Amino acid sequence: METTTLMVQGMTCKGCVDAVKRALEGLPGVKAADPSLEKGSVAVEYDPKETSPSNFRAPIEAAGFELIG
Ligand SMILES: [Cu+2]
Repeated sequence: METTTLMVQGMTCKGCVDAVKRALEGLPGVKAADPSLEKGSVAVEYDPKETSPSNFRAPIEAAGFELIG
């Protein structure tokens, strides 16, 4: 497993946190996603054999948020 931290723009409440978490945890190869409202970031634990961070942008944007950087 590997962990990466991504900066997410647009999370304003617990509902947003849950939406980002659900969007990422629904992906194959993602074991856990832990968004931080305070930091505006999400830590993602994933299996690098099954997925890579390049696959994380589309579901986050589909949920209504933006990845920064
Ligand atoms: Cu919200």
